[in-house]
Amino acid sequence: MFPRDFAWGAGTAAYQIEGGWQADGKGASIWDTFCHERGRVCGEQSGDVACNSYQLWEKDLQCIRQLGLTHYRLSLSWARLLPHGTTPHVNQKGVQYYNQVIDDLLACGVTPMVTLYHFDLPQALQDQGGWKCPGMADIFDCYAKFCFQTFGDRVKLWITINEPYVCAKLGHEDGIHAPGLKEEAGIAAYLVGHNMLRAHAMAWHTYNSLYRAKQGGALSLAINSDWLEPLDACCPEDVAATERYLAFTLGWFAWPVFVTGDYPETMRSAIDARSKKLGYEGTSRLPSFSKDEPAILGTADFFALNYYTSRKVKPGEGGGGEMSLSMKSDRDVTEVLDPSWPIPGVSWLAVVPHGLRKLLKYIKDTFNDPAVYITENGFSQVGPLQIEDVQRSEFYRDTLMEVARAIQEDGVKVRGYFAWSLLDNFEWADGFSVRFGLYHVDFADAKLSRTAYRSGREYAQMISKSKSKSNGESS
Ligand code: GBH
Repeated sequence: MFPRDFAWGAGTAAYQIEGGWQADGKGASIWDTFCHERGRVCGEQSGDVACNSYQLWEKDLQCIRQLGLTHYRLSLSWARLLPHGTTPHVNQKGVQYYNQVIDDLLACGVTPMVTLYHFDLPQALQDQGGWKCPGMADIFDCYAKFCFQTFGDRVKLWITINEPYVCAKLGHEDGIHAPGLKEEAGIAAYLVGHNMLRAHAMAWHTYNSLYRAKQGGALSLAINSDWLEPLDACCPEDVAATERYLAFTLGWFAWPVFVTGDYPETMRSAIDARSKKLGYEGTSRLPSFSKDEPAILGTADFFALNYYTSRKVKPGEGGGGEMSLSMKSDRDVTEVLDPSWPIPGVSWLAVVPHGLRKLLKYIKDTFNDPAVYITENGFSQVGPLQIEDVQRSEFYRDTLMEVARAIQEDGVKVRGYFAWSLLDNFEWADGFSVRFGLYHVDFADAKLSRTAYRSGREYAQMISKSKSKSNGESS
């Protein structure tokens, strides 16, 4: 059902699993700071220790091998490599750690996919203004260059930035992710998104001109998007609201990179119309790309999609905030959940496997038929621990069926699938209360022992079946 060279993966992120937050000269990141402030994270928890993968990497590797993964997606902790965020000061212990991880993966025949930035800006750079400052793009580019130079002889799949939407909106508008800012709603998130796009594009151009010929890898940014459809497909207002919402999520980042080099017109006109209504003077709150900078268009070698859930959409932001300056009022939509969609774990995650197939088809049609990696997809557990998680096993089966259909029937060029996550881990503002792992981690046990869930064992079976089938067909 899957192409021979299909990538079977699972993913993690540095802050969510590594721990060792001060080990061996690591600098602090904005998530260290955020978690150490009262009232930020559920139960005052933090990633100080998490799965302690900094010390227990070999245990993670065992899980990866047991699953039979062909690919493993990890992220680098910027502040572990460059404690102050910039290159004069390199933490060699950090370099050693990631060298070990990468070398071990390759020795086991597992291809690493490496994310440079998964939410954890060095605190030193936040102190200089963080992602709101245009200069962050150049600083990120230097960090990226350092990583290509240090690890690019062995790493051939790169993600620059994970989910710029989440960094911008949750970090700088809602304030529920680090750095926890919400004072400049309707302004800061657009600036952050803009600088992240510029940073991504600069790093792509650096890779393209200095490393591609020699290293031969591929690079993209990971874009998260729900599948969205109108609450009533016959209602023009619902259809328009859906288009608007798509423009403010997937389109915000994918349109500039894959289609025009600029933001979706729907997004800009909605923002500018709202500004006018509120008497907000001055230039557009949505920044413009400068012609003097490296182009944004064409800066992805594949499409990296993080998909978790679906929504129905109707107009009206619903919270009575029409007259306030915010992204919410700019986009002016209400999300509706279909009552038939189960919500087994965390409240935002309605399980809708067929939404993934539809989204893949939409991406094929809208973004010029790119090669696609599903870089995250998963299902969470909350409440009592269930190692025999039958429902999640079914979810993976159903989802992979939808992916197979997208490939075979819709002709989408899906190159790989990364389950989120390899391990139960620190789930950001939800702390350890939400478990996404294929392996359970016992956080109450000092050894932090890892145990396969049934879904992990079944995912391993799916992988092994698919591998033996495609081997059989080729012989
Ligand atoms: C991913 O984001 C992250 O990349 C990953 O690190 C994380 O562990 C994984 O999801 C699971 O959450 O709290 O109601 O405001 C997925 C995209 C967008 C999903 C924001 C949660 C927050 C909803 N996320 N959304 S709410």
